Amino acid sequence: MSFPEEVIRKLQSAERIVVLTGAGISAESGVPTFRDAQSGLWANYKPEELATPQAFRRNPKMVWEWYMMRREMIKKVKPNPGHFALAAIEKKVPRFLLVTQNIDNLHHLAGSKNVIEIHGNIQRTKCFDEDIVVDKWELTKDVPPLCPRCGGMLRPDVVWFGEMLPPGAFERSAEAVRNSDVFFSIGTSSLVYPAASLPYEAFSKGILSIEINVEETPLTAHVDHHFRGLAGEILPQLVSATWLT
Ligand code: BV8
Repeated sequence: MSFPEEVIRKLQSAERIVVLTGAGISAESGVPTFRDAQSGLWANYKPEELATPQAFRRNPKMVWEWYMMRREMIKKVKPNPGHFALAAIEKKVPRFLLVTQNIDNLHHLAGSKNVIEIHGNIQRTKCFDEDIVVDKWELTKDVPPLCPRCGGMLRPDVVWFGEMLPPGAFERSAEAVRNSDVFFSIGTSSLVYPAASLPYEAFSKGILSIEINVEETPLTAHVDHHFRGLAGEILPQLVSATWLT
C-alpha cells in the first residue's frame, strides 16, 4: 500500500502520537471481535447482554464461565504484526500513548509500554462487592469463586456496560488526544462510548486523524485518511514506509 506524502512527513516529525484500538487489531490473532457471532453456550447472547452487572447478578455462573472461556482462549493467542508495529512506532516518537478498548493484554505482550486499558484486562480478577483486585483465591465448588476477604463473588476486572471507566482513564486519554500531532483509530467500530468520543477530540482540534479498518465506520466521514484493510498488514507497511526507508 502507498501512503500520502503528507502522512509520512507528519509521522516523521510527530512529537506525540495517540492511538485508539479496538477488537479489530486482535482479530488477526484469532480473537473474535464483538461483531463476530458468539459461539457455544453463549450463542444466543449478544456481548452487550452478558457484559453487564445486571447479567452477572442474574446469572453469575454463566457470566463468570463466559469470561473464563474467553480468558483461556486469550491465553492461547499471540500478538500479530499489527500489535508489534504499534510497539515499534512507540520507539520512534518522543511521546506515544496507546488507548485500547481491548481486554486481551496483547499490546503489552507485543511490547507496548504506555498503554491505557480503558475497559480493563480479562486476566485480572476483582471482588464484585469491594471492587478491589484479588490475586489469589481458594478453589472451591463455588462458581464464581468467592472473595477471600469478604466472601463476595469474584468477577473479571473489566468495565461492563453501564459501569464507569477506571478513574482518570478517559480524562488522561482525552487530554493526550487533544495534545497529539497525529491520532489513529484502528480496528474499532466506534460504537461504544465514551471511548468512541475520543476521535472527536482530535477532529475538533484539526489534528491529523487516520483510521485503519476493513470497513467504514461512523468515523470514516470525519478522518483525514481512511486506510482500508487489515491492521496487521497496513501498520507494518506504514512503519517501513515512514521510518525504515
Ligand atoms: C459508561 C469490556 C458511564 C467487557 C467493553 C445506557 C445505560 C448505560 C450506559 C449506556 C447506555 N446507553 C449507552 C451507554 C453507554 C455504553 C455504550 O456505549 N453502549 C453502546 C452499546 C451504545 N457505554 C458504557 O456503558 C460505558 N460506560 O458509559 O459509563 C455511565 C455509567 C452508568 C450509566 C450511564 C453512563 C462502558 C462501556 C464498556 C463496555 N465494555 N468491553 C468485555 O469485553 O467483555 S466494550 C467492548 O465492546 C470493547 O471493549 C469495545 O469497546 C466494544 C467493541 O467495540 P470494538 O472494539 O470496536 O469491536 P467491534 O467488534 O465492535 O468492531 C471491530 C472493528 O474492527 C470493526 O469495525 C471491524 O470492521 C474492524 N476489524 C475487524 N478485523 C480487522 C478490523 N480492522 C482492521 N483490521 C482487521 N484485521
